[in-house]
Amino acid sequence: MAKSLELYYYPECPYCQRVLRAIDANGYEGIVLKNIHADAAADATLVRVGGKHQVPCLFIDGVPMYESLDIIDWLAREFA
Ligand SMILES: N[C@@H](CCC(=O)N[C@@H](CS)C(=O)NCC(=O)O)C(=O)O
Repeated sequence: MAKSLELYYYPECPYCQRVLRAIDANGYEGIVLKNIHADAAADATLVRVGGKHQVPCLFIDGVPMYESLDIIDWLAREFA
């Protein structure tokens, strides 16, 4: 079964933009985008589950992964 992928981000964040560009450039599909500046529940979930208020954060089957370069590397392997 496909993994659940949710990217917590906000548009003004350059690290988020780096991940979003990688998603766009490589045509990765099925990633739900959660703009924490537009979604208070997502903002709260990020801190409650992830443990810190930092974006980008990719939730992989509910498990948070921080760090833009780690996320980009993980996506490249997952979608290879
Ligand atoms: N090394 C991290 C840096 C991430 C980072 O600094 N994100 C900023 C936004 S650009 C952040 O989450 N700041 C805390 C906040 O906005 O509350 C990465 O590459 O993902």
